[in-house]
Amino acid sequence: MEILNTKVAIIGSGPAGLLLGQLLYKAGIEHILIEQRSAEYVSARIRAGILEQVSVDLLKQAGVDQHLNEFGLPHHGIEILSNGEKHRIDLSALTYGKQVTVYGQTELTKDLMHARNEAKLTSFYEANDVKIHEFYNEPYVTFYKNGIEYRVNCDFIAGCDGYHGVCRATVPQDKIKTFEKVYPFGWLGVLADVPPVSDELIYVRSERGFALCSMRSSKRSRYYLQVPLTDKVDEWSDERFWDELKNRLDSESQKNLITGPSIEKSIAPLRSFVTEPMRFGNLFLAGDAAHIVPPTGAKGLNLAASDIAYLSSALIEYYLNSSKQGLDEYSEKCLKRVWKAERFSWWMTHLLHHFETESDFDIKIKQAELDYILESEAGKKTLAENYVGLPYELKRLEKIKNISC
Ligand code: RFL
Ligand code: PHB
Repeated sequence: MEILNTKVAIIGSGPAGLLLGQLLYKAGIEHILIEQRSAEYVSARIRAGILEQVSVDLLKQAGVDQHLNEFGLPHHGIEILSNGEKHRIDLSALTYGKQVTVYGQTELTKDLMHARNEAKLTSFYEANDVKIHEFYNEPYVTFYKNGIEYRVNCDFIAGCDGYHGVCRATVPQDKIKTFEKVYPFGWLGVLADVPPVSDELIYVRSERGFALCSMRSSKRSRYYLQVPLTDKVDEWSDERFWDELKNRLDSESQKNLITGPSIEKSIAPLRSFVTEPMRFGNLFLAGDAAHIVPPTGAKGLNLAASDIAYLSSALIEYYLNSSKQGLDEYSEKCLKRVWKAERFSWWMTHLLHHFETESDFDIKIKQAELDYILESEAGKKTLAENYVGLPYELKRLEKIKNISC
């Protein structure tokens, strides 16, 4: 058995684990990252596309914003298509100048992995049978790689291993409470090298179901359709996808839609899920390991980033200032922000999707609610304020800034 010693063992090389590693590295805190998949697999996954300003700021602080600055697309508004009519939500005008940035999670993951390679930080990809131990006392992690068993002794374990990971699953049942809502439909996503139908994202509520027109660049589009959970990807030829998307759009967008061969197509289920608390002794859960949101509000990746803002600053405070305050407050602070994003994502999902179980009355009430939001300054403001991202408590973030600059 190979024995390694470090301060923080990070489980998972998604955005949460990679960003935490980068911020710890900038602060000179030793850590090891352990991932079950290959580096190629991790850097090719296609997922989220929208970054809140606070996430962009954190990436800047981590020193990984070079590509983001060059290729990220600042967006000042979104469109909502309801009853065949498009309504613009002017995000910047409604939020005192805030914006979001279109930048794929795939690119962000590549940037973070590149920074990790450049800094020659210790990472184990393709680690098998990863297990976490003794996190209420002196934690350690075990795994196998190329037939060799490893043991990593550490002060803390960061469980950044996503919804299906091992960290949350190892917590004793009597120490954890979970809250869950599973939606009765999924999102069929298509990526295609065609110019986007519009300069801004279009969220579509139609009688045929929800659709979303998003993008990755001026030449690459990302589109989604609400589909029944029983649908299989093979049942959706490119032609069927484009036809159905057109059917859910307004006539102007139908005319402007450019179709082409898909380069990726997948169906993702929709779920709301929260774990309480997010700390178990010396184990800290972050990102999808602790909570899941349906993608309608574009919050999944951004919540992972805000957890890491809190966790990295708490660990830095612990090692540099010998203070446990940030660690003790971690779970409470994260959960406050998490539940607000859960509420927003649930609300957007509820408002824009068609549910089989809805009565005619439910449908009318929902349309009235959406009409109200789109016609009222206060309604648009509440949507915009949540979409661009609610603020975190910035005091601690300022502290990291001082350390890492
Ligand atoms: P990730 O990205 O899931 O990374 C977790 C990492 O942990 C690894 N892992 C393990 N490693 C070691 N040992 C084990 N036992 C392990 N078990 C798992 C995994 O291989 C993986 O590399 O979680 P993280 O870092 O918290 O980041 C969260 C975001 O990835 C997530 O919130 C978003 O991508 C959610 N999401 C979307 N969010 C949006 O805002 N907009 C979207 O359009 C959007 N699309 C998506 C999504 C999530 C999807 N998933 C999870 C299936 C589409 C999909 C398909
Ligand atoms: C995406 O571009 O993948 C995307 C954008 C906005 C969302 C969800 C996904 O709400």
